[in-house]
Amino acid sequence: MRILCLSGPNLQLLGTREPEVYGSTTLAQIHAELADLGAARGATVDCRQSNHEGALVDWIGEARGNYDGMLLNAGAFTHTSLALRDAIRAVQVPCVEVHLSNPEAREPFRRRSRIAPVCVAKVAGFGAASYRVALYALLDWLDARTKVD
Ligand code: CA2
Repeated sequence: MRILCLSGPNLQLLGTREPEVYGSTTLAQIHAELADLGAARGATVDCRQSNHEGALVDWIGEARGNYDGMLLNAGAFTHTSLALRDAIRAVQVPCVEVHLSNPEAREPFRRRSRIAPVCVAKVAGFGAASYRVALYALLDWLDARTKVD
């Protein structure tokens, strides 16, 4: 299995600011954990971060044929980006929405996700563990789908 993990704007700051909201684990540590967890399950996990919506759209667009599944923490673009939503729908690679915090328990403007309707699932509110839980569950989901196919 090949998994692409994308993180959006400002997530490069993880572990350095607002630890009370986003925890003290850095994005580099999360990426290392995902690589280890993936390797233990025979999967490769390629992790990238960008502050630019177009870069995320490009990477999603390139996922078809190159990846079996995607994890996406779109950051604030979660709540605004029709371009990301269209890209996920178009590429037809299963995508799990990931959040460190639980956006639905925060400000009202975070309650709407533009990408949720085109994702297979969402994991939110577990801090850095959201990424691990999402990877584990996505690999299970892909394994189950392969057996049925
Ligand atoms: O909880 C999440 O993972 C979010 O995607 C984080 C976004 C926020 O806009 C979403 O509503 C929920 C914000 C990412 C900002 O990341 C920072 C990390 C450390 C310090 C400051 C910002």
